[in-house]
Parts: sequence; C-alpha cells; structure tokens
Amino acid sequence: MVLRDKATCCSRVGVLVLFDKEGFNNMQERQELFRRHLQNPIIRPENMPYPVNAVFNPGATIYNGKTLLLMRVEDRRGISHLAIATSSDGITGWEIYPEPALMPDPSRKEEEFGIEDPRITFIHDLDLWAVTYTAYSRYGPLVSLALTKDFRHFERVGPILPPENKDAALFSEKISKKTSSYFGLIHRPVPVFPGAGAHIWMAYSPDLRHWGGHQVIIQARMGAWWDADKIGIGPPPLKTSEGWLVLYHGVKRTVSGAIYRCGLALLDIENPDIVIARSNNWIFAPSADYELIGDVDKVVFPCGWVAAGDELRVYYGAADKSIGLATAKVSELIEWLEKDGQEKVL
Ligand code: BMA
Repeated sequence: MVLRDKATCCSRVGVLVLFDKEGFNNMQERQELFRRHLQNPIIRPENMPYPVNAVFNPGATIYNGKTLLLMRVEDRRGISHLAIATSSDGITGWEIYPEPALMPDPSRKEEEFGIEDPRITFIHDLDLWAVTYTAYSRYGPLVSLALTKDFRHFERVGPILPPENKDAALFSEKISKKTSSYFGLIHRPVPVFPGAGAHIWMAYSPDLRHWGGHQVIIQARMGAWWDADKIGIGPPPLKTSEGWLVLYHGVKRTVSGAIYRCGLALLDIENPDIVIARSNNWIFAPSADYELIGDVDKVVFPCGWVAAGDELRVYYGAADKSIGLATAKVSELIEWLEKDGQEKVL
C-alpha cells in the first residue's frame, strides 16, 4: 500500500508528486484539463478593502503589463458593483483597488438592482477595452456595454440588448460579412415561449450599439445532459490557429439544485456562426469545497481568461462567493476537443 503524506507531497514508497513547482494540483484535474491553483480561492470576500458579501465572476485582461480582474462584488444589500484587482504574474500578489471601479448608476433604470458578470474584450480596431455586463433591472436582466482606455474612466454605452439576456461577450476582431465587416457578439437571450430553451446566440453590429443578424449557434442540449437546462458563454472567444475557442457554462437542474459546469466549443475563424466542434463531456466542474459550498452551491462560472502563448489562465467565480484560478494549455484543449467534440451540432 502506498502511504501518502500530503504535507510533503511524497509517498513513503517511491515519490508521488501531487503538486507541481508552481503549486498546481497535478492529479485528478488532468482528466478535466484544468489545474486549480493550490491557493484557491485566490480572492475571497475578506480580502476586499471594504465589507462585502461576495467577490466572484471576474472579467480578465492584461493592462499595463499586469493581469487585471474586473470582479463582481456583491455588497451586503445584495446589490453588485465592479471592482479591480491586479497582479504582475496573474497568480499571486493581488492588489485590490481601494474604491469600486464601476458602481450601478442611480440615474439608469436598468442598473437598479446592480451590475454583474463583466466580460472584457480588447477591441483592436478601436484601441480600447469593451466591457459587456449584466444590468439587473426590474424588467429583467439585460446586456449593457461600457468602454474604457484606462480602467478608471468608463464611457457607458448603456443597454445593447433588452431583457432577458445575459452572458454576452465581444469578439476582439471584426468579422467580415459580404461587403463589410462587423463587431461580433455572443449572447444568451431567454425567450418566454414555453420550451424554447436558453441557447447561445450570435449577433453583429457596425458600431457596437446597434445589433442584428441574430441567430442561435450553440443549443442547450436536452434531457439528462449536463448542459440541458441553459448555456451561456464564459470568457470572450479566444482566437487560435484552429478557430475561436469558446468556454461555456452549462446548467443541469437536479432535485438538490442546479449544477454549473463548463464545456468547450470551436467556432470557424472566418464565420463564427459555424460551430466546428463542441465537447460532449464537460471539462470543468465544481469539485473543490469552495466550489461546492457558497452562496449558490455547485457553481464554477468563468468570465475571464488570459492567454500567454499556450498557457491559459482561467478566472472563475466559485459558488457565487469567491474567485478561483485554473490553468490549461490551449493546445491540449483543442486536441481534446478534436477527440471529444462532435461536429456541427445544430
Ligand atoms: C447565473 C448568473 C451568475 C451566477 C450563476 C450561478 O444565472 O446569475 O452570476 O454566478 O447564475 O448562481
């Protein structure tokens, strides 16, 4: 029998390396292709410089050479705003700005109950960052947009898609269609039509303000599937040599509540309406204590990732309470998707 001593990461018979030198757990997660950081959750409510209930679901980007997280912070009324944390290596030494970055605007009806779940995209053509987020109005949640060049001043464009709609993320580059090129947006409307389902849609715009060309690109599956109840994009699509890589969450309702897990899809680089592959199995699911137990149990909810070459750092909300970090290799994800992904699912 191999006796493991977890504290020293060694077995008494031979050597069993549980953790690699950067402190990521190498066992088990292999199967899911994501490696959680040992110090997860990397940011918790008690790390905030003012009292909050939860800090979770962050957007992510590189700004001024540092990793910047735009985090959803839920205050002790239950209303969310956005706050910033930065780190030189994207893993440790997080510095949290003393003041919130973006508060719900009291003059905007659509932000009455807060602003949530930001996704950050650097738009090359405009040389600025676009932040899509959920504005929580009494008429339902909708998609709003803000633009920034420095993460201190934000130009609020306001609502770009009416309720109920959330989980929206922009493409970093314009997409050519016939004679013109357009900004691309993935979003997730929820129709009231019975049985219509909550699927991932594509939309296009000439100016980031007016959106059309809406169509379903990835459907929630049915029955017992892990992504049968509803699906929504996580971080903005990542441009790779094989296509736009999409990490999306899928929800399954059970008698003990919903489970939020993640899967992958690959969209055609020229025409992202075309799904090249989509995972059958989920690749990331709640399993650590901080993902299983929180304000909403059994939730992993990524909204941001940062790629450095092949290395991908994924930032996710854990059980609607804190922020986790997991890493993956882009090449491994695509290789796996080629094996596990069924082609053309619609
Ligand atoms: C979704 C969003 C997320 C949240 C998740 C799990 O609908 O509201 O902000 O993390 O549910 O509660």
